[in-house]
Amino acid sequence: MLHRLRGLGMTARVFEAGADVGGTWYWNRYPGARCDIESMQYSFSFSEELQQEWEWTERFAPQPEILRYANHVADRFGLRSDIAFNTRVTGAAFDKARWTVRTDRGDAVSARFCIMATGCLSTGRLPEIEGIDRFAGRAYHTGAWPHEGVDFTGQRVGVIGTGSSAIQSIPVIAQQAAQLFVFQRTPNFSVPARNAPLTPDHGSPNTPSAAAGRPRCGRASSTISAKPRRLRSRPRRASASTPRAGRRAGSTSLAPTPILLTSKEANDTAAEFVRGRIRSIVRDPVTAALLAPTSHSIGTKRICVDTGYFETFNRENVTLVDLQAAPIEAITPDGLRTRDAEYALDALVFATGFDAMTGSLLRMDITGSGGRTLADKWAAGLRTYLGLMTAGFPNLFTITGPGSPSVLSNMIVSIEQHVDWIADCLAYLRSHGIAEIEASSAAEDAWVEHVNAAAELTLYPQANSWYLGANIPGKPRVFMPYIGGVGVYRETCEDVAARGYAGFDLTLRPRLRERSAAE
Ligand code: N01
Repeated sequence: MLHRLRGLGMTARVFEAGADVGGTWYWNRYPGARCDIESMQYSFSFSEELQQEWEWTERFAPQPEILRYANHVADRFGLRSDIAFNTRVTGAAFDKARWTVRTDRGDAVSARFCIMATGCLSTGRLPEIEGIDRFAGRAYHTGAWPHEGVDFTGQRVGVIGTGSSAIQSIPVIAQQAAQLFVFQRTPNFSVPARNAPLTPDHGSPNTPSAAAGRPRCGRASSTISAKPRRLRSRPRRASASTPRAGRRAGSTSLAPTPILLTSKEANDTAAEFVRGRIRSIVRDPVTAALLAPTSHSIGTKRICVDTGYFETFNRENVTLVDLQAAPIEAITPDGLRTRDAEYALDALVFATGFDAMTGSLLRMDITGSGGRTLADKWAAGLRTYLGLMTAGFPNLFTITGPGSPSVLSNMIVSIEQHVDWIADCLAYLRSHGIAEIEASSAAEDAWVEHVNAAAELTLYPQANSWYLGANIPGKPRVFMPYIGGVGVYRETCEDVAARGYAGFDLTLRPRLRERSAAE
């Protein structure tokens, strides 16, 4: 976004809470962290030179390599000089056609436009467990991992949670720890990554197949894979071919096909196939049964991509603790107590997720026109137009905001799409003498209704997922990302722009307003 704004000749200031660039890949340094989208697709396409010079070394890039990529991009385009690091934005208020952005360093910066690039999974969440502050050992959250790394050698370690972060870190921690206890409340579907090194010939995002794949990614109907598909309103028959998806490696399996999302019968077939794979890997039948998800349909929570996760439970030093049978009662100075047992621990890992999509926005005190706060506006559930703006907050944009495909898509591709749309919009406003742009309430209402209707066509709302805010006590239950497909979504955004930003209220600059009134 900064690069595009500079290209438009605009001045911009970026505020970043971290000490360096990278976002998710700066904070999430837990052992085993890697992308679950193939590296070749997880690359920027805005610069031909960048594509020529970068080479990935693995099919699914590990966190340190993606962080190096982010640093390379920042250096390559000289971005750091306009970024204030170690600076957290505490609030932003709109008054007299300008935003004032305040930071924890005492800045109060005035700007015509404010763009939130705060990420979808950037506010970590610790569970409310009695005694959580009294643990005498070392405690870590996967989303705020120490930069120097953690050596678990010889330790008794507990991991709370079995989502994507846990499923990636558990196999690595198990190799170090003397004893590993995995505290599981809900098992998750996971498929093997089948990660592999990429040869120099195949590691460049500029290879013809990778370069060709990215635009397709951005136009696909459903989320991550590049193959165009459309959501159907009527489910088709379950197909014997469905389990084939489970045999394919990695990210292609991450994008559930429409039939899996709409037909319970087809979904059950695929889910049973994956459960069968788990039973074939895990030797102890009781542990295998506990690891096999039955409480949600496959794909209605993010499907995890793992390297040796289920195999890890065959190790002598790994114990699965079923919290459904015996919930956690307290964390004690010496470890953790469930209803049935005490577990002595030296270290505790919270792989307990994030206040997704709205958490980082609502953590700031954002006040729109008329003094209304975003927290107040979204108290009963978030409302946006296209996930790009929200009515009552002029000139405030959100990159991959709630109500856009965001977390259901390849984030790099969706970030580029939003950056381009916002940059083009700002150029349009300038060339047309427009001072303010704001989502109209009518367009927002229609979009919210459409986002909800699309979600209701699928099995998604039936799962207690973070997509719905179900992991945060008291959070309104709203399906936050747009499930209608990235291709449909992109076309909608393009069409809105082509029609002079239909659904947005545009306010001319005062002098132009007077001239146009006189005419
Ligand atoms: O978090 P999660 P995550 N007691 O919310 C459990 C992306 N990501 O950090 O389901 C006991 O999925 C909770 O249990 P339950 C990806 O989009 C991507 O793993 O609420 N357990 C659950 O098991 C992903 O979906 C990558 O019953 C408690 C876990 O904690 C998203 O980030 C890698 C508990 C939280 O799982 C979030 O993943 C990592 C409690 N009180 C993440 N509270 C890749 O690209 C919570 N839990 C590969």
